[in-house]
Amino acid sequence: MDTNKIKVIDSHTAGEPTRVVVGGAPDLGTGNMTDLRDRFEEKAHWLRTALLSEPRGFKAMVGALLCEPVDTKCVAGVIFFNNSGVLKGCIHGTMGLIKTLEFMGRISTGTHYIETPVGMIKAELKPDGSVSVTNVPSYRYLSNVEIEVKGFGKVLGDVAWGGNWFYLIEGYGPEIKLSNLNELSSFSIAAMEALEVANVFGDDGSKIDHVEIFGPPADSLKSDSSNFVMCPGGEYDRSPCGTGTSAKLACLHTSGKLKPGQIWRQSGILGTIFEGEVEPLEDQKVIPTVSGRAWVNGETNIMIDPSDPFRFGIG
Ligand code: PYC
Repeated sequence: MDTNKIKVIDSHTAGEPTRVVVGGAPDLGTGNMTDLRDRFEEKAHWLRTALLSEPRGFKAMVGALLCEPVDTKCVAGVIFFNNSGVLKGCIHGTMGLIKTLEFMGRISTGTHYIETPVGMIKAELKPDGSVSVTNVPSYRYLSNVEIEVKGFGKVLGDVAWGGNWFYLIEGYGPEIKLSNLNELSSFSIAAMEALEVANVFGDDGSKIDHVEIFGPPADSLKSDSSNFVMCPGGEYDRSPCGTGTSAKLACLHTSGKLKPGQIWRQSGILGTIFEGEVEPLEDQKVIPTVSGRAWVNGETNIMIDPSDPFRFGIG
């Protein structure tokens, strides 16, 4: 029997899963992470579906392909992907990657640089096991953008970049609580569709493929706000979303509600928390740092058996 083996290490960050491919992946050649991401899209689409779809994975799983970095300052390069395709940035995934590299014995506590398709990011693995990720420059691009959300009506929100493009909504839509998952999902998917209908894109022409809804914290002693984040592919982020928190921090700073160094505690739909702060740059941009915790929870050899009709996943 001709069986290929792909080695993966699984983790979750504040509830959101990351499956890091550490061995057996197809050779994508050399280049920066944008080149490798494009080649991954063209040539290794099967790897994404094999790892993340049933029967081995599930729709909410995020994958991360460990790559050789171009810049020797970096400990690793990475390409993130999910059920819909490749992702731009992914901070929960970076926290998972850092804990995975520690598990593999490749790094220990301290500062590590990671190459991603959206730029180099810095991660600090702390002695208490938490991870702080210093993200790419983030900014609010548009404020008070009005859209007509089918079945819900007029909604106002901001468009911001935090390593992915987000539409940030506050004061509209269902209450942020776990029992409202279906309503929150339908509302945010309808908002994403409305953005396309209204021709609202990022400043680089990209689709706004994440919608983030905010509400008051469930417990104001523990967090400053709660969120629900819808990702491309129709699955919600189980964590408070690191790139989404970065976009939020940029909006807060631009509207004078967050000073440099002031801590913002963002709770996600499961009640898990990321802490964030900003360092201002010129042009109203900021460098966000987002901190959270991830746990390695699996180490597996994925078998690709040519006789298995579902070797590349179902669907
Ligand atoms: O934490 O940045 C994040 C993220 C993006 C998509 C899912 N998680």
